Formats: sequence, structure tokens, C-alpha cells
Amino acid sequence: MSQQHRTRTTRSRSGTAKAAVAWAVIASSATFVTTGCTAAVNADVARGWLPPETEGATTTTDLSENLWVGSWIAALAVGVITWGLIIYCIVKFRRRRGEAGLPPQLRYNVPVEMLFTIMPLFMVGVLFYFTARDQHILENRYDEPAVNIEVVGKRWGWDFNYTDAGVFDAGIQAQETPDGLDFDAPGTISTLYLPVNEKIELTLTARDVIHDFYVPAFSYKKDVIPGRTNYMSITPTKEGTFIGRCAELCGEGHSRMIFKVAVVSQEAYQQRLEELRAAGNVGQLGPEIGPAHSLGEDSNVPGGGDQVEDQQGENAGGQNAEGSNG
Ligand SMILES: [Cu+2]
Repeated sequence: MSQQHRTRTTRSRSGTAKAAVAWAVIASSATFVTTGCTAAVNADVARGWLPPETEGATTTTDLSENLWVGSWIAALAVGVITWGLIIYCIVKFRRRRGEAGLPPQLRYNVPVEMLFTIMPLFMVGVLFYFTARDQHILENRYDEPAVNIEVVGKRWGWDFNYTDAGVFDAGIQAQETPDGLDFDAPGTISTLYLPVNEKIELTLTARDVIHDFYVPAFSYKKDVIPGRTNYMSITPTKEGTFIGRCAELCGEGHSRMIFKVAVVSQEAYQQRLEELRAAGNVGQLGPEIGPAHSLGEDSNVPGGGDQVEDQQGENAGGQNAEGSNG
């Protein structure tokens, strides 16, 4: 399936909800309509201001987008009705000239009480239904993923184990260039490689504290927790490089836990695995290595293989990391 075709099907599925928002915006901004600028704004609004890179990034970004936009429409509808009733009451029941004291007070009005009980239950029920339905799809693990990758969060980086190929990439914390963080500078930010259009299962763990694996373009994030394994089943459908972050405040280097996700062709993916193999990154950096190495500003610096030996050495000497960190 070509990229274009995929994008088109992606658009048509969520077309109705988006069209409704787009029309609402067009109507309300009639006086503001000028040129292509407005069209771009409307397209943004129709996607609920989600980052543009999310569009068609994986097979499920569509689902998240619809849930997001649908929730906004529902919230706006409730808002408009509520604001309308408030304004109606303010005007209709305002104190008129010559009136004094309180107006007649209404108590124990059964129909109103029923309305105030049933309506919120109904609204929460609707939100719950759509959330549970989509979450069930999002959280459904692939029976037979084509690619298995283990992601291990650590202070302050991510190790990527390409388990099928038996190679690893020791993550580094984002390294600043003299001009600050540069997402394009080579070797300053770790990159997770994913083959496009393949069913991928990411196994998520941590070796020190709780982190959170977050790729905004995939509209998906999940906690990585020491001693626990979480899973993320994704099929990226758009080649490109996306930014990932840690989304759980994990310590002073939290903001340095930036990584990149490169969604590449199958050939480029295999080439990457060969590069890692050629560099001697054979084996796995599992969570069992322990937290000892991942402490302080200057650990997890670029280094590759040597760093792994250090990690294993420190681990062998006992995991006294927690105490020494102060
Ligand atoms: Cu973190």
C-alpha cells in the first residue's frame, strides 16, 4: 500500500467527526475567512491541534485522534448547552425593578434531581464506552509480532535491545552541543530504529526508577517500571524521524532522556542491526544489569561497548547505587 493511499484511508475513516468540527469553525470564523492561512488553521482545529507528525504515523494514531477530537466535540456540546442555560437563567430570572428579597426557593424537585443524576451518569458512560473500546484495541498485544525490541529506561537514557537479532544499542543521555540541544547533531541523542509497516512489540522495563516511554508522534506513552514488564504493540506506517521523551519525572536528568525514533525501510533497519553487530554490540542490556551505572550527570555518555562492561562490572560489585546518589 502506498504512503499516499494509506494517508487517504486514514483521513476518510475519521472524516465525519473532523468535518463537523471543520464546519463549526468555518461558520464561526466567517468574518475571518481570508486565504490559505485560515484553511491551515481549520485543518489544525479538525485534528484537535494534535502535532502534525501524528497523522498516519502508526495504525492506531487514527484511533487516538478520533477519541481526542470526539471528546472535544462532546465537551464543547455540553459546554454550549451549559453556557446557554446559564445565560438564559441570568436574563430570565434577573432581579427586576421593585423586587426585593430572595425569589421562591425550589427544593426536592424530583424531576430535576433525576435529571442531575442521570445526565452525568449518561455522559460519563458515553466517554467510558469509547475510551474502553479504543483502549482495548490499543492495548491488544500482537499474537505474532514480526519484530521484538526491548526498551530499558534508565537514568538518564534508554537502552534498546533488538532481541530478534541479538544486538543492542546502549543509550546515552542527550548531549548538548555548544549551542545547546541539537536534534540533528550526530551522536548526541540515541535513536531507536523501527522498520516501517511491521508489527512491532516493544517490551518496556526500567532498571532504576519509574520512567515513561513517550513518542508524541505515535500518540502513545507507557510507564516503564522496575520489576515489571509493559508492552506496546505498534505498527509504524510513516517513515521519518520522530522525537521521544521520558514522560515521568524521574530525577534531575529527566529532561535529558530524549531519544529519536527512526522509522525506516526494512533494508535500512537490517543495515542498522548489522552496524550494531559490527560495532560489537552483541548481546542484550537487560534490566538485570542493575542501576549502578546510571547515576549522575556524566554517566550514560557516548561509549558503546566499553560502557556495557562497566555496567556489568559495577553490577557484579553490588548494587549500591541508590545510597551513593545522595
Ligand atoms: Cu525518566
